[in-house]
Amino acid sequence: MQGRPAKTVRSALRPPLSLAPRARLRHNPRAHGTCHAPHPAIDPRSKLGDSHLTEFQPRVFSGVQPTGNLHLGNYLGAIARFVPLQDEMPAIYCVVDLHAITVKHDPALLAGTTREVTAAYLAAGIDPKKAIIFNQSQVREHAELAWIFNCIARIGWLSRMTQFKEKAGKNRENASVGLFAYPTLMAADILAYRATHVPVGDDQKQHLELTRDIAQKFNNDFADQIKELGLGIPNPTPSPELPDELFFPLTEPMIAGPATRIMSLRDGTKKMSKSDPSDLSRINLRDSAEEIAKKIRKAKTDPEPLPSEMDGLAERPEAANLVGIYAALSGKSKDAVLSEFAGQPFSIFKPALADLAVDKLAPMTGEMNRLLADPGHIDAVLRDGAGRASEIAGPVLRDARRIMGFLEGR
Ligand code: AQP
Repeated sequence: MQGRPAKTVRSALRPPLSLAPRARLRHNPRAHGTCHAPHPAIDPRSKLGDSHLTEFQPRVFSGVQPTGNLHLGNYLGAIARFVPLQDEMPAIYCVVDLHAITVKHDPALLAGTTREVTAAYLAAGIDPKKAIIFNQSQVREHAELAWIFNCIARIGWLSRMTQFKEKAGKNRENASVGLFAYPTLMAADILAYRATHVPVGDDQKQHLELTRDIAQKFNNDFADQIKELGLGIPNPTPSPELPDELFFPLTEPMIAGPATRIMSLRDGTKKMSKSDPSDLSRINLRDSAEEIAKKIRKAKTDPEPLPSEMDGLAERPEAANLVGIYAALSGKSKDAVLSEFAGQPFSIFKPALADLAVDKLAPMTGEMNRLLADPGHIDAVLRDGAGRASEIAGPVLRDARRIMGFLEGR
């Protein structure tokens, strides 16, 4: 089947998976037909894969690229949100190093940046005994499933991805094929674990929609094989656009919270990014207190004092961004921040923001630095996580290969 996902009506992709309410997510006795076994993704001793389920198991997957300069946006938009989810459902947090080579990279630095993201996960409070932490390149199933998805996704879908357009820029002819196909690898990252929930920042929304399109097209194109092989899971949200049984879930994006899009400190219309050439544009997670204070002091603003209402921040992107950062770091609403600072100039607000940022980030920076002093420990966490991740992804890929009709020689 060519073109759009079979029988797709895009609005049909929107309703969330009818997953169990939160309380039920913690333990589902029907999982794997066992009554009281811990979930295999949580129980490190388990050897069970999850290729033969009667319903999709709630599972979180997310990742961060080891492209250097981890920043406040990565922390508030993604990593900080990973932490509480590890107590709600099985969680897999990946350092997506295969994605990091879609743009020019330095092989001599990749191991270090991979450890840095891992250290950020651990320092933020992700517990490797609860959640699986690993780097993508150690689990071959990601690349294999990405190839299958390259043959499912349509060039037209990928051509619409704004991140590709932005990153390739004017020199699109010279961009790597990997940068173009980035979203199919991201779909494979998620669906190799049949993950149902993906916490990300706002910039990844379009890629997650594409992941759902790929899952939907796979489920439709191979519906007969999925059924014949007995590998289908009853569709939790029956609809005319989808078969009764699915192999891949329609993953639910989790784009929420006060900081889904932190903007550059130099330009309130551009997102804070690791690859921005100006270091003053972002607060790096390993910046010192002095560097954080300097960057906030130099952050672009306007001459007006802070307003008392949110309406007063319209057309003031830099001011809105700093208020948003203050709100996210303090756990207060933006309205509450404005009522605290209404009428104050930036010469008062900026030092208060700098103090808050240092207060919140310094312990994490210290812990990251402590962890990075022992690379052996970090590598062991990643090795253990890769083994546990393979135990889940291996059986999913084995079944995907059968659905595709590949001859198994062994
Ligand atoms: N500015 C941001 N605000 C909120 N969330 C953000 N994220 C990224 N930037 C912001 C979220 O962080 C997670 C990991 O991002 P990534 O490593 O996959 O790369 P990215 O989205 O392309 O982010 P960067 O920092 O801009 O990296 P480069 O420059 O390498 O491309 C994701 O959940 C993302 O949404």
